[in-house]
Amino acid sequence: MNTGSIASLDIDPFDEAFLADPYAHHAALRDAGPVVWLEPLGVYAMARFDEVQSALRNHETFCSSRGVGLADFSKEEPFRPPSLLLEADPPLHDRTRSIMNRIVSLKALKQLRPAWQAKADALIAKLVSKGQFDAVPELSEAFPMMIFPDMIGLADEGREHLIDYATIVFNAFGPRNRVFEEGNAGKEAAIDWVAWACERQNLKRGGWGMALYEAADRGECTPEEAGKMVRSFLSAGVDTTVNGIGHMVLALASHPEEFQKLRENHKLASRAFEESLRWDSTVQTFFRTTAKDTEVAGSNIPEGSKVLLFLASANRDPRKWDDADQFRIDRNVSGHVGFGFGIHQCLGQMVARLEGELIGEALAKQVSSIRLTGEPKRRLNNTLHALGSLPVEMEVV
Ligand code: OVV
Repeated sequence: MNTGSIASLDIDPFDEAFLADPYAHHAALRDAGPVVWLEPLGVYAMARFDEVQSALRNHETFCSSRGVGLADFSKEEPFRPPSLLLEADPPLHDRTRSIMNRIVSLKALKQLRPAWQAKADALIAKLVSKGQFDAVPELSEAFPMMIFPDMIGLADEGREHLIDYATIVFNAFGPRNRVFEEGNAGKEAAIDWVAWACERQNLKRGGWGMALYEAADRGECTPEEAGKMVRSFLSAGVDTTVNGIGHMVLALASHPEEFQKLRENHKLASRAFEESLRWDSTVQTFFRTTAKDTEVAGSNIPEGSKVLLFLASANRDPRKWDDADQFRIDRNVSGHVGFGFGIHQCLGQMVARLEGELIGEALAKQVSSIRLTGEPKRRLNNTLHALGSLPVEMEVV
């Protein structure tokens, strides 16, 4: 229940008008106060940079083990057995994280880079020779699917289920609304496939999946826990990078002057990707749950409250960013919360950055202009800002 001075808003951030264009609604949330109460959902929310960042930093008060979606796991059955990483607090979280961090290492990525670069260059060469194409299936989905399943060591059969699985998982952080029901319809087979693909006997030797079972062999965790960590890779690693790349292509296509900056200086590729994550954050929101009574900017939030954190709004808060709504690849974007902040900050961020940088660089080298040939279409999701189609034309250098 909301008591005291907190502004109460009649806004449902999971309704279709909001999800279709979240940026049109963020200012109202930010301007209503540092903490607001969302009446239709019965949750608190924060949409300003400072409060979002400090809630993410304060993981003892704003905990994850009661779920990072609308459902409070202390009262409701979780949609799936909780993640040992995303939906865990210390000390469990920290043990999981350190096992996974040893696998997702700088050294591992250094070894992957040359092969991934060759694949990014070849994919862009093929697309440029086509001229016109839909950048969602043919680029932003195609590239991660060319590299990520092999890196994990997934079975060849059924990999197409990965994107459907992510749709289901990210929808499940929101309410059981029409986006959840209709977005997930017909995709149920993905859940069984992912459970199957995470089993030891279905993973290839030498991949990051098997590396988790090898950690179990060394006694660092149980084999069951290893399987759940493979599930974390599969949940978090595909649709996030797919839409991160998609948003970068959309941002560059709709800002030709920024693309020219990138063409003039290919080293801006990693910054272009980072700025596109700030400007159009793929993961729009996550919840936390208060583990004790707390106070934010003078307002009391009681224990057991769900608090919705608007990462994407924080990344466009004019209190934090100059010209917050403008996409500028040469701005200082450090400190954005598109990968989160604090102990749960994205485990795979180096993988995502490498993918984005390689695509940005390949575009800068091979393409002279990117033009939208039709309206981009959104694929509504309760958590992700996602593209359904992005018709573009690219001209060869
Ligand atoms: C959707 C998502 C994001 C990050 C982590 C996980 C899932 C997980 O399953 O650990």
